[in-house]
Amino acid sequence: MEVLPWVRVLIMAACLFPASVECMVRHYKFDVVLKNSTKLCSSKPIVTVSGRFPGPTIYAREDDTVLVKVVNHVKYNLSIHWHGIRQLRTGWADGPAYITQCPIQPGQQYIYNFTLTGQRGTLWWHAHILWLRATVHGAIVILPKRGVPYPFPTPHEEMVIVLGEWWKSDVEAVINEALKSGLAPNVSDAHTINGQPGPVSTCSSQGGSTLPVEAGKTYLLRIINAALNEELFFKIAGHQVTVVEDTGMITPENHPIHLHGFNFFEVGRGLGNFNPKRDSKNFNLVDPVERNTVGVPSGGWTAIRFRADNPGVWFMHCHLEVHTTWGLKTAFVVDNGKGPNESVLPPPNDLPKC
Ligand SMILES: [Cu+2]
Repeated sequence: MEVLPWVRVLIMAACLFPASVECMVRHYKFDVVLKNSTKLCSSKPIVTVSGRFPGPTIYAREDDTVLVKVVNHVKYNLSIHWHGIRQLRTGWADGPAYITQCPIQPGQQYIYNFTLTGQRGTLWWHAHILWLRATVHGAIVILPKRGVPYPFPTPHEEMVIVLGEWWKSDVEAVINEALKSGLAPNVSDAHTINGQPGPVSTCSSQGGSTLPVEAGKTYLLRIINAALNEELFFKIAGHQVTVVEDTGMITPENHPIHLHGFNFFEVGRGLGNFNPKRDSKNFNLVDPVERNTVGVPSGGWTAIRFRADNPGVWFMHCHLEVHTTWGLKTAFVVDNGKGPNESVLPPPNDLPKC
């Protein structure tokens, strides 16, 4: 349907004056700093956003614009990826280092500027260079537009649960040693829930992570697997959990392959080599699940389908960081289209230089 010109003017006015509800602009500042942290009876400095592990949650509504000023106060080069955000024409804000941007160098800053067009739910952000995402990560909560309810009964309360991995040693040292020796890197010393490895009887000052709840009430859990090299499984003893949204469900022994810039449909999977004649006949083109990350069986294949409607360079890689380091990565180059909104926007002035 063609939108009448005066209606278009009204919509634009709504965006220019955020008080009139639609299209808010949300500003965040991420100061990336070192922070001393003690877990499992041992201390080390970690790279964090604002000294927090996990980092701060970004809250926004569908169609909002988000501006995050990232200031790099640490000695490492840095970039941040907004995992699952489609970045329509704004590849400059996608974040993978040396793919869509040069990293933010020590002492430098960069403003990530993107719009959450048609997106809702729980996504997350993380560093996308070296192994810094081990401690540089946090949640993105995108609420429905104001006045629009969830497509399920309203929960009593919402909670963000970030699962992570913890090494007693410096994570950059862990991967550097592994690359030197050619062996697999050391596995983590603990898993964390909201930054806590759980009580260790021999270590003082170590609690677990606690979520206070009332019996009989319903809670919406926004669960993020921020672990570097492992697929994690989540259950709550003695309780029923209903999945209401899932952007990257993985099953054991898989490579979780993540695609930037698009959501895609998983239309098929199988073991052995993919056979186009035999296997494409069985594709589910009726009701495939939509995701940004998909499990590819070990020794098998997964077929995905997406509409290449977002020009840019879009990284695709295994989300187990050690596999990315070893080279399980590639990129799609999607050319500009012919229409007025089908080209990559010009790069922002503060885009970091190499
Ligand atoms: Cu990535």
